[in-house]
Amino acid sequence: MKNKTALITGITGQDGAYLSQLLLSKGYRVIGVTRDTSDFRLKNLSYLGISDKISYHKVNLLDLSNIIRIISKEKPDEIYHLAAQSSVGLSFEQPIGTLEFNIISTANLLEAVRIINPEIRFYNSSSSEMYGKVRREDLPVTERSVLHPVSPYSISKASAHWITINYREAYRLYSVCGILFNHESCLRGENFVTKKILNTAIKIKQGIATELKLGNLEIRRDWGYAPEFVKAMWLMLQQETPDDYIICSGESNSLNEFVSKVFEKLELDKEKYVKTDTLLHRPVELEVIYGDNSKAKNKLNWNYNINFDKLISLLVNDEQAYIEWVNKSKNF
Ligand code: GDR
Repeated sequence: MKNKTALITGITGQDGAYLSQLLLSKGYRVIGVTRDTSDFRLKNLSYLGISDKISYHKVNLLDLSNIIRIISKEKPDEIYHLAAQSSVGLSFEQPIGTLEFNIISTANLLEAVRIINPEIRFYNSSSSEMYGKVRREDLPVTERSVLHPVSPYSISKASAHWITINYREAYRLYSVCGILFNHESCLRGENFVTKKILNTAIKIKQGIATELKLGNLEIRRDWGYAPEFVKAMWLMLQQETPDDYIICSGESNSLNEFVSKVFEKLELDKEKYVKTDTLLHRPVELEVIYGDNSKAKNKLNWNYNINFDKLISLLVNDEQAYIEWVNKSKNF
C-alpha cells in the first residue's frame, strides 16, 4: 500500500512539529504549509531533528487560489489545519485580524477540498475556549456542552468549528474537529503562560532572570501534554465515521498551583520571585474550565494518563533540555 501524504498548516508551531514527528514515524510524506520558511521559523522542527524531512510551501491561507494550487499539486490524503492566530490575549488587540484569519483560512481549505477531491480527510483545530462562560454546575465540559465564547479568538474558533461540521453535514466531507484544551510543551510559543513560567523560573535558577510577572493566578485550566494530544488528532482521521472529540486531561488546576509546583521542583522560593500585575489581566476572563475526555478514550482508544504532577515534571525537564539546546545551537 502506498504511503499516505499529510498536509499540515501551521507546521512550524508546537502542534505542527509534534504531529509531523508522529506522522513521519508512521511513514507519511509530510507537506508543511507556512507563511515563512526562515530558519528561525523552523526552530521547533529542527529541535525534533525533522526539519529536513518535510517539503515546505509558503502559502497565504486567505488566498483560495494559492491553496487550490498546492492541494492539486501535492494530492494529500489528509489535511491537518493547525494554523491560526492562536493567542486569546492578542485577539483582544487584533480582533479583526484574528476573526479574518481563523475563519476564512478554514473555509478556504474546506472549499478547496470540496472542489478538488472530497475524499481528502480534514482535521480542524477547535478549542475549549469556545465553551467560554460555563456555569460551574455544567462542568466538566463535554462534546454536547453549549458554546458561549468570550473573546475574538474563541468566536473565530466557534465559527471555524461550525464551518467544519457544516461541510461534513452538507457535502458529506470527512471533516472533523478536535476540541483541544490547553496543551503544553517546551515548543510552546513564548506568549503562553506555561512557557513563560517554565522559561523564566529556570532562568531565575540560573541567575539570568530576577522575577516572574503574571496576571490572574486564580484562573483554573485543564492542562495536558502536547506530544500526547497530537496522537488524538491522527486517530480522529483514521475512524470509519467522522466525528468531533474533546481532547483534555480531565483535571482542573489553578495557575497558582502550576507556579507553586514548578518553583517547588526547581527549589526556588516562589514568594520571592513571583509578582502579579493587573495589566496582564484580560478584558473578559474564562475563570474555570475542564473537560471530559471519555468519548476520545472510549471511541478513539486514546490512551492519556499523565496527571498534573507528572505533567509538571515532564515540562520542567523538557524545558531544561530545550534551553540547553538553544544555548548550544548556532542558528537560534
Ligand atoms: P489560553 O492560554 O488563553 O488558555 O489559550 P494562555 O497560556 O495564554 O493563558 C492561560 C491563562 O493564564 C492566564 N495568565 C496569563 N496568560 C499569559 N499568556 N501570560 C501571562 O502573563 C498570564 N498571567 C495569567 C490567562 O489570563 C489565561 O487565563 C490556550 C491557547 O493555546 C489557545 O490557542 C487554545 O485554544 C487554548 O489554550 C485551549
